[in-house]
Amino acid sequence: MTSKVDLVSVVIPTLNEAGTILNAINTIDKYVTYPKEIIVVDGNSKDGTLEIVKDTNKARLIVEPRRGYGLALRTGMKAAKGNVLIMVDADGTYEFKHIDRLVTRLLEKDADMVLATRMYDPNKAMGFLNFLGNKAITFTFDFFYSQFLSDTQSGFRAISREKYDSVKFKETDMPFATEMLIRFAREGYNMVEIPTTYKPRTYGQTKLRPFQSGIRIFSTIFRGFLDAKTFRVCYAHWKKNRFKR
Ligand SMILES: Nc1nc2c(ncn2[C@@H]2O[C@H](COP(=O)(O)OP(=O)(O)OP(=O)(O)O)[C@@H](O)[C@H]2O)c(=O)[nH]1
Ligand SMILES: [Mg+2]
Repeated sequence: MTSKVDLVSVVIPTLNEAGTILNAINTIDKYVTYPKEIIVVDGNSKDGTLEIVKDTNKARLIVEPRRGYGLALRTGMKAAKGNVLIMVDADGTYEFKHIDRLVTRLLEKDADMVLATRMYDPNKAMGFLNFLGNKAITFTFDFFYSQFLSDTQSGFRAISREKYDSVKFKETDMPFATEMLIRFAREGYNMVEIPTTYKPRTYGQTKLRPFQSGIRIFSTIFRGFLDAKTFRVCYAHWKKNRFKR
């Protein structure tokens, strides 16, 4: 990215995450050493999440009543003022203390997006079905878009604001995370990974519907490839990098 950090905007989508949101905000507030703002985008939670966020002065609350993980993130990113964007879940499954590492890696010349990969997690905390689905999606994405990612479904990323603003999004739910990778690949932007640890959910319910989301994510991958510029850029990328790994 090669520029300095003016402000890191940490965007957290929440839908009924009362058991974990306060710890998320406090940990981010304590451990992120860069200048930062924390933005919680809530989907009108009914379990007290809203009240918890309102009661803390450490985070800005945006209510996005329209359903969808992607819409919540897109609303939060639009409201964010930082030149570095972080997206992370509220459910305490990702290691918030690693945000600084992601930002530091993003500052290096070759990185436009840094994904926290859970594939080297010593705790092996990802469920078997999620792991299998993730592997299938990641293999397909890497193959078509000529990338070398290990965890395309990671919801913990640092993103260059400038690059994010230069592409357009349509997806409103879980496929948004994959659409972002497709748009970046199409522009030839560089996506790199650093390992992180992962923990199973301890509160509330998952909003991921694995089969429905899986089908829509595959469809997003295939549709995204039916585009002349994407084909050209990804083929050039493959030719340049094919002997490197
Ligand atoms: N505002 C908003 N947030 C959402 C919506 N759907 C999911 N989220 C939040 O987005 C994050 C990711 O959703 P999760 O249910 O954790 O999905 P996941 O990480 O694939 O699944 P887990 O294995 O349960 O962690 C969580 O912080 C959710 O609360 C939504 O429709 N609106
Ligand atoms: Mg989660």
